[in-house]
Amino acid sequence: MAKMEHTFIAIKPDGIQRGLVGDTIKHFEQKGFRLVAMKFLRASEELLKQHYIDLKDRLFYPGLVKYMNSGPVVAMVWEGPTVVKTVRTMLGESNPADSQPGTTRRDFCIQVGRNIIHGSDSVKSAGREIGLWFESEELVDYKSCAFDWIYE
Ligand code: DAT
Ligand code: MG
Repeated sequence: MAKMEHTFIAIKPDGIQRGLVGDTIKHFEQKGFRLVAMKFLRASEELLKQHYIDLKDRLFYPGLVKYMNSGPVVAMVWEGPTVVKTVRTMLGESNPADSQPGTTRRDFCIQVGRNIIHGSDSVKSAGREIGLWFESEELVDYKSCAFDWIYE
């Protein structure tokens, strides 16, 4: 059995406003990943600045924080083997125009600054981001009844 990983995924304010919550979550459910934690909130500027701290010197950083704070987001933790890398592949490139057909960002959005969804880019950043957005007791430990049909 492959080692399980966790990744942090957030549906951004444009994804909420455009009614894409169900479709994006469905993609991960159908893949077979396990939902570990989820909440609906309007994230504070402080949290968003920390979340995107690696980009603090980029010109688009203030606009990025403002956009992410402009409405509610759905913050989630998903689990699976190599879930971090697989989710990045499922989401597509940062810029929807560079993404392959079948990826979320290619199929559901147009511009890099309105790309509807976030996914951690490494196991290390997933750990950091999950720690920012969730308390450890908010991560729910349960066995999916589909587990033995997804894994051999
Ligand atoms: P990703 O979200 O694919 O990990 P990133 O971490 O490089 O991409 O950047 C975070 C977000 O910032 C990205 O989802 C959209 C926004 N962004 C990135 N590059 C941008 C740019 N050149 N102009 C505007 N927004 C940008
Ligand atoms: Mg990133």
